[in-house]
Amino acid sequence: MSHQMRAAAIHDLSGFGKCSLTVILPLLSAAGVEACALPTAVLSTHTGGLGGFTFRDLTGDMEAFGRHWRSLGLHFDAIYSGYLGSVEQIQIVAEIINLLKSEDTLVVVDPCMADHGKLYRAITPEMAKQMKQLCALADVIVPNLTEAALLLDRKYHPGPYAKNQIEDTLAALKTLGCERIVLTGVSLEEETLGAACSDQYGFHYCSAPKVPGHFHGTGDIFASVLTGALLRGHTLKESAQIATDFTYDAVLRTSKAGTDPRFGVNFEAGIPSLIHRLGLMPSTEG
Ligand code: PXL
Repeated sequence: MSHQMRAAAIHDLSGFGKCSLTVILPLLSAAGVEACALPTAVLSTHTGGLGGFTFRDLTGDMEAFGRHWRSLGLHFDAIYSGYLGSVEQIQIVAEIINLLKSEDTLVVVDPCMADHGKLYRAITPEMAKQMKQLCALADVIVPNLTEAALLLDRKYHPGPYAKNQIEDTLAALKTLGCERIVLTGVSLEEETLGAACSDQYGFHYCSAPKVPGHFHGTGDIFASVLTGALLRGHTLKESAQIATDFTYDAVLRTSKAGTDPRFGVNFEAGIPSLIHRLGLMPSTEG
């Protein structure tokens, strides 16, 4: 038996709205990975349109979490960070990565800052600068196209994109210092949406049919399934395809159900098939 993988998940806990830790922990668990939560803040909901949310900042506790875990001699197979609330938090995450990382730790940075050409509430342009430095510490980064534009000081354009534009963006992102990149929200034609990846083997694309609408939390769902699949030994390309399919299924299910997209997507119903796809359970089908 191989050892159980362990990941440090550095994200906020938004109680309602299905993003950050409330989706990342169950999806890492579904991949068989032990998920250790390093909460950056506690909110009643995400900041994406529900209004009136509570916010308790945990910046002052973050480094102590990292130091305590280090003192316990814990080995982390992955360190995965996402939405961060200030320049200071980004700097602290960089310190925690250096504190907890071993030779074989996979560092995944999702530079959550913006989507559809707009910064999330509470994200400042100064944070985008700092996020570039965090990306340099990562083995894999997972920006969407808006975040890629911010990281590269370029203007955001809504798609569809030509392959050469996407590959130029991926090559420019690589100069930030991270070898493996998964760019999300990539649409090469009107009817599809997916991801484009770059690694030492070149460029890869994956896509699914586009579902109309903006669904909250899908970036966190994509990045946590990607991280889980990578930890289970899938290549970057395979992992991105698994994450694309899983996210598409959740969005389609939610669109059919007609729930408020600010309430997040029904990813829970996809967990059994994700477990099968990651080879963690004998298939009961055929
Ligand atoms: O899904 C990214 C995210 C995470 N956490 C909080 C957010 C958002 C996006 O808006 O508001 C608190």
